[in-house]
Amino acid sequence: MNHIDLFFKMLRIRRIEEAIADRYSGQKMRCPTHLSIGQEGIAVGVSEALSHEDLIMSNHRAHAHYLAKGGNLKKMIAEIHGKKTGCSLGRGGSMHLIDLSVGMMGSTPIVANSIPVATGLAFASQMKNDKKITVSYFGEGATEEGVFAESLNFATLKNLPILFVCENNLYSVYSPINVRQASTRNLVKIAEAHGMFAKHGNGNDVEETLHIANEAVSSIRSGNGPAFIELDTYRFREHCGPNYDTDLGYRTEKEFNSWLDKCPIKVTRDKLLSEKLVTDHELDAMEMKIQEEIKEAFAFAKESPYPEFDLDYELTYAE
Ligand SMILES: Cc1ncc(C[n+]2csc(CCOP(=O)(O)OP(=O)(O)O)c2C)c(N)n1
Ligand SMILES: [Mg+2]
Repeated sequence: MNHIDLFFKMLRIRRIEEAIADRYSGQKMRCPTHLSIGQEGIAVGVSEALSHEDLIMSNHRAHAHYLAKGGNLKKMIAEIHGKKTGCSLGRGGSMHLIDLSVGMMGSTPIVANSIPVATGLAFASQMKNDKKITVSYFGEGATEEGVFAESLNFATLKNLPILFVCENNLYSVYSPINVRQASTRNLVKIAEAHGMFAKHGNGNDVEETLHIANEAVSSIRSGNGPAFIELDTYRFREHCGPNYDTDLGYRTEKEFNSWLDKCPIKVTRDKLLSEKLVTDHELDAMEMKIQEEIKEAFAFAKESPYPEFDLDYELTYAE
């Protein structure tokens, strides 16, 4: 995977979520949406360390995880529109993306729920000996829930092939981390105390994220059991919805602007340009390609039918 591909993948996710934000007030997307704008480096870096067969379990902020794992844009946009052609047949919406064809086992907006569910998936993989790794994505807020501790314990006890990925964006809705967790609380040390591989890194640096994820994945594939990585990042839009929210006062303009300078896309673009790995012309071509794809995906969603009631009973239970 070269630097330009990593950049393109982040840029694509950014533009897709911006397109969702721009069109959200049109009232055609009626589910709540939690955007990962600002956090793209983690989904892209982690996904690059995985194989197609590996599994992921996501949370309420699911778009980037799905797209980075190879998810289908048309199916995602249709899903957010509640259409039958959506990846969850129009029955899930933004927070319930499921697409087994790319290992997207689901996403769940119950905070921390992606942790035990992913642990169960990894347990199943171990029993089946299918050699798959499962990634559990969650925010730093989720580490305050009891199931975080229970799952880390169970995963190490059973030596499960699972990668816990904590996206630390400093906030749980409007609450900053310093009113929720003691400053002495150290997630890497908590994971290490269970005996697993654990590392902390800069989630806005996609190459660093990929490097750490590769180390964690190779430890898991070598049979060392679970691994935990904590990646620092920042969300630019409101917790839920398309808007900016620095006017609300729970975070300062100064803090927000300092993170704009650390935006994963800006940092990578600046680097590629200064190292002459990409030209302005090539960047323009990327933008055009992405906008074309986005246009097609929204047209697909618009043309697609709403679900009928026919599958409601069939889909209630798994086979
Ligand atoms: C069990 C539970 N409690 C509360 C909520 C409401 N809620 C939704 S997202 C969220 C914040 C979670 O913060 P974090 O885990 O850090 O993820 P982030 O939104 O920052 O990506 C909360 C409190 C919920 N969905 N589920
Ligand atoms: Mg958070």
